[in-house]
Amino acid sequence: MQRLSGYKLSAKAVVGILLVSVLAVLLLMSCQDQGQEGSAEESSAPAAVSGDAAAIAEARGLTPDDITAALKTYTPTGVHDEYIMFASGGHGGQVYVIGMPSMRIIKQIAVFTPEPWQGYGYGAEGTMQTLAGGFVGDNEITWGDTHHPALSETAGDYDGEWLFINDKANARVATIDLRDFETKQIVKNPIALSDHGGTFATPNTDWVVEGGQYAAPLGWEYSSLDNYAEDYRGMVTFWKFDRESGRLVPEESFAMELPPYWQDLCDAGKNVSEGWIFCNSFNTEMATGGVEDGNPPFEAGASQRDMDYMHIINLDKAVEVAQAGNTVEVQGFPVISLDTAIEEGLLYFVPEPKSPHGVDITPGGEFMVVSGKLDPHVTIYSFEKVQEAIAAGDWQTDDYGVPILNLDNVMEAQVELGLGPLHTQFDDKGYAYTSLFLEPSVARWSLGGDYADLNEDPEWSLVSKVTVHYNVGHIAAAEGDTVSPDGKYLVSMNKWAIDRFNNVGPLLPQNFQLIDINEPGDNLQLLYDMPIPDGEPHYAQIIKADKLDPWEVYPEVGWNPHTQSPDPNATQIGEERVERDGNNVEIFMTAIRSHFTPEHVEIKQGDHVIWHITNVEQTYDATHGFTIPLYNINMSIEPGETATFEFDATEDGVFSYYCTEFCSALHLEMTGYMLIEP
Ligand code: CUK
Ligand code: CUA
Repeated sequence: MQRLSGYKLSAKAVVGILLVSVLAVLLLMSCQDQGQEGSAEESSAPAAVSGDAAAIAEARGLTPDDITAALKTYTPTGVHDEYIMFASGGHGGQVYVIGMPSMRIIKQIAVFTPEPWQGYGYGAEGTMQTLAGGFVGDNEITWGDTHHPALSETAGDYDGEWLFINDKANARVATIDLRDFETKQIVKNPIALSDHGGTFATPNTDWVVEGGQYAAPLGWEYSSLDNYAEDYRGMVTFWKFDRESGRLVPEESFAMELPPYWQDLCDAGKNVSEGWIFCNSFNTEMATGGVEDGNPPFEAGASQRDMDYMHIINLDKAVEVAQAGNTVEVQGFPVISLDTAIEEGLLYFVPEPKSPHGVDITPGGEFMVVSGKLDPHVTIYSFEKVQEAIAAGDWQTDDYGVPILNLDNVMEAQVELGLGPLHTQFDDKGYAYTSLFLEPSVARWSLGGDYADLNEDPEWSLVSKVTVHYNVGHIAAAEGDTVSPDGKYLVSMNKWAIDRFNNVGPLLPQNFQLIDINEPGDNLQLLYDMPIPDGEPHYAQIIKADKLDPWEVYPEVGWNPHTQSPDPNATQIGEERVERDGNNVEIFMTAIRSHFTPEHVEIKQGDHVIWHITNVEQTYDATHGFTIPLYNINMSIEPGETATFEFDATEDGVFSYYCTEFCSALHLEMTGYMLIEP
């Protein structure tokens, strides 16, 4: 990597800073009142002072750069992070919540994959309903391949209220409520079996965009690959989001039919380009593979042409067309046909070089940045010039009749960055950052136009690179895809880890690398490596932590987190009971440190059991778990929550139910007997 030519700190100075910092922290600690729990921290503190900081640095072989990196990232106990990163968990199907700059994993949000700690998918009614929303027909899908998280936005800035993420494998979109960081909804795309270009929120989160990828007949239908050009189609789906209910509304959503090119990633226009959607594509060759039949393999067949097409979609106008009913139905879902899209002027193409990946819109919405995986440049398009070209009617058409604007008329600039450019983010200093998969590195380059005033580098030029380890895919900068990026930090989301961590066998973690982008010019410092022991994360978004305002406990005792309202089966202390109606047994239970009431539940084999448990606590972090052996029941019941599960008592026996969270000194006694009489 290029090491900090601008940093003039000597080793001595840095060690001095470290010493001063250590002393300052110690001073602060000794001044704090004694209210802190955790004698371990207090007793370990003196050990930290006993060594001289310079001696520690020397003994550990730390360079001055290492020490500045440590000072920039070390986060003492009890201190919270400035930023929160929401990272996709790839084919683990979940979302990671990571504090920055400490890079501590704070939470994993269960989304598409059942997860026991959160009691997600093991009986709890709301979670079962959420997962069932994502079943494909009668097929129970129990995992996902999460790619692109999208925070909800207000006026183009993250508002910290909602998070969306797609499942590429099964073309689904999930909605996460950031009041409790839980997944509330999964919707299955009615016209496509797999997707990729999701999720992206429009500047006020009216729409959540889910673009397709591998073309197929719409509506999950069959057709021979011989009929590819006629029967196979691409698509983009626009999900209407309703903040009031906190749900995507399928009844108000629609899709647009696209040619069978492989739409890849989309981004929503903002500011001057608000109301427009941009998606890159590849395989405009319409290669259908079949290397076993002597055809070119996909990777060659889909890379023959020098240009593919960026899709430029007039969303505002498409909404009008859809609302006017000018659609066809595919599996009952309204789709604007390709012909209608062309006739109504909803869809335009512009050539983009060469097997592009991703399109990213500058903070002001003026420019669209596209990287060609096989081209060393990023290509920058002007939204204004696109509008002029559309108004002038200056285009050719593709085989399907879609207007193709002339590249020369709409291109603003090209910047040569290096090998394998992929994804681009922005900062507050007029720089863009692009991942270079093949080098692998992250390039900083300067924007032109109004952004040129924000730094001293020549516009549209490569400024600096930092080597990353290894094979970077996406990068994420602090609020780096909003109308007002923060700069400061960037995370390189690397696909390979190779030699960065201890050998743990042939399956390696991914590697997130934190990079300091605070100083202008040639000053990019790699700060920290963070292994991600789960599916391959793709995109992430990073929000200022103080924009998030989640609940500490549910608003009242007896709360249903699925509906985010009081639960009709909430049970207060003193109301616990077992009701029997023929073969139906309904249990109303409370949980509090350190007992469940009732402690005996008697059931007859063959009964149908409905069980409600209310955690009547309103104490922060006083979560109780609940599990029953054999029946695969496992829940997490957070303070105030009412949870419900149902099962058929098929097996007789004596079943000890117990609390799975070590909640109190008498946690082991937080148990009871369920007796199922034969
Ligand atoms: S994709 Cu994974 S590196 Cu799904 Cu956004 Cu580019
Ligand atoms: Cu409740 Cu342990």
